[in-house]
Amino acid sequence: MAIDRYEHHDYYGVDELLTEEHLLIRDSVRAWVKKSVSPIIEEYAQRSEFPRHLVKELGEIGAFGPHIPTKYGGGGLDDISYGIIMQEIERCDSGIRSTASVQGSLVMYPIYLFGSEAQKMKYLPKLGSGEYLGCFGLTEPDHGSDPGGMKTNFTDAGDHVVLNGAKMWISNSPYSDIAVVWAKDEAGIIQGLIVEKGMEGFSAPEIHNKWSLRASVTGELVFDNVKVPKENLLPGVKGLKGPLSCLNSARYGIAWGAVGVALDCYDTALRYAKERMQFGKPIGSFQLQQKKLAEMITEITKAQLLVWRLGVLKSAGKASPAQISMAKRNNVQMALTVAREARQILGGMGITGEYSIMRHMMNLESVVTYEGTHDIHLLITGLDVTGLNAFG
Ligand code: TGC
Ligand code: FAD
Repeated sequence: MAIDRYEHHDYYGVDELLTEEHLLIRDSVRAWVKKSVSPIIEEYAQRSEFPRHLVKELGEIGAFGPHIPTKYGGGGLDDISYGIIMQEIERCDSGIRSTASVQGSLVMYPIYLFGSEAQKMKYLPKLGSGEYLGCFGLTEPDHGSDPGGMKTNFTDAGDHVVLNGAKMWISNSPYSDIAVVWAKDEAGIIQGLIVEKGMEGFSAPEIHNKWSLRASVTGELVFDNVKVPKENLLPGVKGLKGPLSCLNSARYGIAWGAVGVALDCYDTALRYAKERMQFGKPIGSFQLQQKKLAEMITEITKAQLLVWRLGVLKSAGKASPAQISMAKRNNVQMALTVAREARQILGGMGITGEYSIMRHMMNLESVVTYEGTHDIHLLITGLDVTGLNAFG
């Protein structure tokens, strides 16, 4: 994308629900995205390369752990600020938002919530500044939607534990300095461990040939008798609720991020519809194209209100995991629909890298799957409203 012409759209005056600080944060992240990410993102995605130099810059603009206290290297901001930052970054590319939300919500957050004071002081400031990159290992080759069935395990060996197993589809893993890994102890209870790059028997090979999130690096985590010091076990939680409570934070960020993608697709399609002439008129004057644009801004507006309200609930400590699931599921599906419609408005140009839409559309095929698939989130809502568990 040569020039980022994005302009904000706020059909219902949702900005009036935000504070001055929220708007300032949004403007500064947007300015950084336009200066540092928009000019390069298409080329990195086309080459399927992670723009690694952005990690330090993401740290500098406060995109890593904005909702974590400053004492631990976070931004000390509220949940709506966190959402706005994810929205602005994902407006440009879901893969860059992935880098930021994994680092903040899935690496820093579990250490902040469940780590010892020594672990927090050792890792969080470096993660917050971007000196370290981290990843989160929950999914396995045979256990995706059903992480409770994981096979990765560790045994007690005195002052350390011995870790064996493999994780699959792990964002950031090949370049990570540390991995927060979820594994079963000898009693079959899930616990979190911090595994450091360079530990003998630990490797993180890259997964190649992705058609989606091409500017985000994804890999495996392989543990072959890795000796992990006991001081690297997260002392504050046992059981599947540990990783799942971190997912609440990441899913919340994705619900905001998806609004960013949809806004970008709408913005591009609206401008194109007003400029592109066919049959002697702008294509935006045809009713069929107006229907697409009108439906897009209607759905975007509903999604903006959904995340704003969710942010208010979350800041008050009242957002339930099921409410977060609803927003993740609705907003990502909404963004996918908007991206597909927007692509059609651009005709043949819509499939090229001249515009961001096709890249967004392909990225969203991962976003609709990771952090709990579209189906799984529907079943979480189903369980919440009926009290009947479809998972068995
Ligand atoms: P279930 O028996 O329901 O629950 C086990 C324990 O966990 C508690 N719990 C939660 N706690 C906090 N937050 C949540 N959202 C929670 N959901 C459940 C639950 O209360 C229970 O606690 P306790 O004390 O009774 O033990 O578990 P289940 O095995 O039936 O599975 C339920 C299910 C399917 C909803 C869950 O496992 C699930 O969400 N599956 C989807 C897996 C998933 O989202 N994986 C994401 C991997 S990470 C990722 O994709 C990163 S992408 C990163 C990027 O690039 O942005
Ligand atoms: P499966 O669980 O095999 O599901 C396949 C299909 O079956 C889906 O449509 C699903 O909805 C459906 N299904 C499954 N169970 C049910 C059911 N009970 N009822 C109805 N339908 C069902 N994981 C991490 O731990 N860390 C990461 O950083 C990470 N990053 C990722 C990055 C990318 C690019 C991708 C693609 C994935 C990433 N993941 C990560 C993994 C992601 O969370 C999983 O892909 C996701 O949870 C789904 O698991 P699966 O792919 O094994 O699909």
